[in-house]
Amino acid sequence: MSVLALSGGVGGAKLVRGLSHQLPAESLSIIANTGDDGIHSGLLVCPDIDTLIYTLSGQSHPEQGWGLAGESWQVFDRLGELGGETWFRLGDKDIATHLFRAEKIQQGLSLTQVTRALCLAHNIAPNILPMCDELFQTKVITQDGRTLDFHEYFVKEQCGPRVESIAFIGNPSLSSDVEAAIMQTGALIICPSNPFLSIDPILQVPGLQSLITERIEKRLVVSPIINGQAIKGPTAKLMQELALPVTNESVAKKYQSIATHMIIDNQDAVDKNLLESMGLKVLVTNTLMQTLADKKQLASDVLGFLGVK
Ligand code: FO1
Repeated sequence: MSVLALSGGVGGAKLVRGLSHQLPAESLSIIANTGDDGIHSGLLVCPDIDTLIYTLSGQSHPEQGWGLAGESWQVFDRLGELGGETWFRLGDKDIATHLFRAEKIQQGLSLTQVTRALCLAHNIAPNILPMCDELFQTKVITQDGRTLDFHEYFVKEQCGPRVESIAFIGNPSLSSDVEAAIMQTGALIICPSNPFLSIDPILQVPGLQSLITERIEKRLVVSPIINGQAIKGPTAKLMQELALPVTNESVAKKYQSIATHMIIDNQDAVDKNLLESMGLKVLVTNTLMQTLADKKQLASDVLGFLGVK
């Protein structure tokens, strides 16, 4: 049976790596968030696509999770000397990815086609798909009245500003590749990414969520919250600012129109009955992925719970 994962950011990429070890490549498709995409130093940067590619090829920076291991920074050090903007830093080898993408887009390839070419160049077999081919950007509206690009919020201001709301700007359409992936999928996995900043943009693509709920019977979410905390990134802080309790119940409510199954961590076993009373099938296991073995084990638990393995 083929599986479709929705993923954004470092947390999602970790589970996708585990899934890639548990499934034949032709059975795994991933829809990647592109709401973080933006032009930096004149180049289109697609962080969540590149994080998936680098992670699946085993080349990602081990601590950061994003960018490449063994990176050097000569170009951006020089750019700084010239007075260029360097708050969003591109490593020397990472720049090659952005130049490759810019060249292919210049030749008229779609983002889906460019991503396929990048996967081939990295010898990656799973099917990584941008959520759409159009620019569809996540904006963060702060409580002090500013509208920030995603990376102004996430990197320049280090997720400091209190968030009022999140908006998505652009005119995306459902690509034939995403549609085909959904049509041939037996089970959906929503990875433990930030529901508001990484998964919501994907679900905002017109027709995507309704096609998923119509065509895919089993739809599982791995909670990004463990014991009232997020493993990485601003999820917990964002939930507090959006006046949501930082709980698995809030996550279940967030996904109540799409999820049929939910996986929560052993530390939150007490939540199982409540979540089942909300109509979800619930599995309690270890969801903290610190090693490759953890990622493989969680992926195995996910597939077993979905009856895929
Ligand atoms: N994150 C940072 O905190 N600082 C950076 O300078 C930075 C640069 C960067 C360049 C390419 C890339 O693919 C990711 C990069 N990231 C950086 C991480 C990025 O902001 C996050 O991985 C995602 O946008 C969050 O899902």
